[in-house]
Amino acid sequence: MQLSRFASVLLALFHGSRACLHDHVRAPQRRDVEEALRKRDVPAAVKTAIKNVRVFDGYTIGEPQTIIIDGEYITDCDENIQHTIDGGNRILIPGLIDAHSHVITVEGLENMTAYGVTTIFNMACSDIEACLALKSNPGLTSVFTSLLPALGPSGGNTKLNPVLPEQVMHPGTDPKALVGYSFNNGSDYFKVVGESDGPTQDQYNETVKYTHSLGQFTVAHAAGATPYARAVKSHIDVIQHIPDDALLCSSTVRSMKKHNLAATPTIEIFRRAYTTQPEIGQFLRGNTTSNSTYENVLANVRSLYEAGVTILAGTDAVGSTLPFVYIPFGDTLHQELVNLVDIGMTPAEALRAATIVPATVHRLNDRGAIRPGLRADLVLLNSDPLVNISNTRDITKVWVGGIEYANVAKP
Ligand SMILES: *[C@@H]1O[C@H](CO)[C@@H](O)[C@H](O)[C@H]1NC(C)=O
Ligand SMILES: *[C@@H]1O[C@H](CO)[C@@H](O)[C@H](O)[C@H]1NC(C)=O
Ligand SMILES: *[C@@H]1O[C@H](CO)[C@@H](O)[C@H](O)[C@H]1NC(C)=O
Ligand SMILES: *[C@@H]1O[C@H](CO)[C@@H](O)[C@H](O)[C@H]1NC(C)=O
Ligand SMILES: *[C@@H]1O[C@H](CO)[C@@H](O)[C@H](O)[C@H]1NC(C)=O
Ligand SMILES: *[C@H]1O[C@@H](CO)[C@H](O)[C@@H](O)[C@@H]1NC(C)=O
Repeated sequence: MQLSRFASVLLALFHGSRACLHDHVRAPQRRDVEEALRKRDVPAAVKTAIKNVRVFDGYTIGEPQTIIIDGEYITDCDENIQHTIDGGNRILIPGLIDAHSHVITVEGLENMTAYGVTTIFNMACSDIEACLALKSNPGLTSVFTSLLPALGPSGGNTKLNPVLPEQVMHPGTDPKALVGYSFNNGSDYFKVVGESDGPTQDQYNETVKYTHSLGQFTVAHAAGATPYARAVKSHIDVIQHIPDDALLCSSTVRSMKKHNLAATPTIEIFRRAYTTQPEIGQFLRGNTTSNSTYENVLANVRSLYEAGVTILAGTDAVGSTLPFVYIPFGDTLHQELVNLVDIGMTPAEALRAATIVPATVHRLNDRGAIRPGLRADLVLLNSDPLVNISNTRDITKVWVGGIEYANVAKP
């Protein structure tokens, strides 16, 4: 199909029937998002000094110091301070990053912000106009998003979700049309949903090569060992989920390390699928096979960690936007940090996996740490997360882009 016709078909769907994609929901249109944004009461940014805070520097927690917020950013200039807060020796960590989520409403974003999750990577978007409206709003979590993912012909995700024919990679389909469409329409990165029947290795390789030639990056959904290995062979930038149906081959793990590929294992969604929410299994990757176990999930993440593969904290949270499953926004990211410590990370490593590491992997150089010049995305904690990672839930204040959020989630 010609690209132009392709675009008009997609646009017709966006404007007409409110097509939805990864989600079985009526995706909100831009005007719904804009109306919700208009109703928000956003305080003005004031130049603020936070005194007596002990700052997490990525490794340790330092002596009490003063951090100054000026507009959206942290500054080292202490002139004209309008407001001073006593941090009372509490602990300041960078705003958290959820490397895999599905927020489609302002209410969902508010929930993320309330938990100190100040940046998210949305893993699909069926209505780019609505997604663009969510991206960058004062006092609210920033959103980066992919658009329409490429899928295999008959995998669980293709059957489960309403997809457009242009997204389905039959043998011989050239993925460049879909990749080009994404980046021409405001996508921040491209996503491939790998199932055992496709996309093929060649389509993976072509997608990654073409995306890189555009200066962009690609992520893959791969919850089975076969699509995972295919994604690794293509040198895709980041792989979402982790196989639960087999142990990863050591050569696959070694190759990830060698080629500097990152993983967002989303342990939390498997933990839920294997304990209290079995319905998630289907939504995650079609039906689980007889070989699928939670032990495989944990063993595979541990193998990546022990091999030194870059691991990012991500949740696959969908909030209350799906009718058949509730996976809360925000709280799940804190639980993912606990999960990462359970597989062997130190608390500091887990915190890096939700701050500076995803910022770097996803090419954001304005966040992920606390220092002058970076965004003032900050979370003030009552208790020390290096002593017990669960203490990241002990939140007392959140700033996003320098604006304090009024309704933080109580511990
Ligand atoms: C989407 O991309 C196509 C080309 O792939 C382009 O023709 C079209 O104008 C774009 N649409 C928008 C809304 O940017
Ligand atoms: C999963 O299995 C159920 C019945 O056990 C079936 O109704 C459903 O269609 C299957 N889902 C997929 C994606 O194959
Ligand atoms: C389960 O694993 C065994 C051994 O690796 C393999 O032979 C078999 O095909 C797998 N079964 C399924 C349903 O994946
Ligand atoms: C936001 O959080 C509230 C309170 O936990 C919950 O009731 C609501 O469903 C959440 N909204 C979304 C979109 O997930
Ligand atoms: C960490 O805190 C949680 C929540 O309070 C508690 O359940 C857990 O036992 C604590 N872990 C350790 C190692 O103290
Ligand atoms: C992708 O294709 C497979 C199979 O042909 C090759 O083994 C890989 O080397 C190739 N990957 C890249 C990055 O070229």
